[in-house]
Amino acid sequence: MPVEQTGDRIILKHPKGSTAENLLYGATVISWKAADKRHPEPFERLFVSSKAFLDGSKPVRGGIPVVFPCFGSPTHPDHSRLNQHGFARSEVWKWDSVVMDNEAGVSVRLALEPTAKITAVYNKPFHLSYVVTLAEHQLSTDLHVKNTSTSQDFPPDFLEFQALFHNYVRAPASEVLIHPLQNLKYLDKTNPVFQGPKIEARAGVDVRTYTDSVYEDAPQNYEVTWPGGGIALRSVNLKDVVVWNPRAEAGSKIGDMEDGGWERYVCLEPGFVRGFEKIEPGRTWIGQQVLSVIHEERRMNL
Ligand code: TA6
Repeated sequence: MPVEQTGDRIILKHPKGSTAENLLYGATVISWKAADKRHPEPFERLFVSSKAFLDGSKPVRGGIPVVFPCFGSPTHPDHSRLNQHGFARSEVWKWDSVVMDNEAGVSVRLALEPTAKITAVYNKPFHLSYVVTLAEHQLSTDLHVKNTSTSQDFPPDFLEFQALFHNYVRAPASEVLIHPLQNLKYLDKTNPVFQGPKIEARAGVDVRTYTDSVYEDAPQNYEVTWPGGGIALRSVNLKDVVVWNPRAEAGSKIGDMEDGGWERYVCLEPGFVRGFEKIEPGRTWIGQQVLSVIHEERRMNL
């Protein structure tokens, strides 16, 4: 069976051997295994901390948590009662359907709508659906955000939100380089005292020191590479990108981070997080990412 649902999770199996695993909790992808030309056996491409809670008691420390409707601490009045990174990553989503099931891709859709619990902290008219598609060497995730308001009032009942895919890419963190971020404006969140935006000077960005950078208006086409491997990332409608690795400095203070976990991943997170996306009643916005295996050691042409 290319799609199996077992209690709290969905397992996708592609006929060419790649697999993915999706928790209903948070719609969090917690595993993506894919081969490459040098390693014919599929292997894990995402990092999940061995101390992560997978029982729905806490957002998963790893995989691909979905951040919606706010990134970081809420700054919009509609989000004032929400926790950091919003509620999408900590609600149980509903199984919706198999979207596709062939060699081009095995794809499932999950959905999340307002519940009494959500409405108590976020009383806005929304419907979310999340499509996860597995191909032989690729994993795509698409978040569909619909403003379900039927109000004809003026001003319109806008839905204003931020959204981001918090990818924990499994990688030797001390050796990764991320391209192309040079000359982009970014916020450095490692410094608690806001010093204004910086401009990225590096052709390839490393995470050898504590890094928490929010790049604005980025190219939506990136590579994270290390000797012997890499992942390419393309996004649509996600104009910003975050690079995060806490290293020991901040990682040792994260309760559900395994010891030295920061050595085994880099977060490369495409999102709409500077400012707010705004959709009118009846309209749907789609944010998409495609993660692809890089087969050979190479760097993006700059
Ligand atoms: O995306 C980077 C970030 O916002 C960091 O500032 C860091 O706090 C990280 O996310 C993890 O957040 P979490 O709420 O999952 O502990």
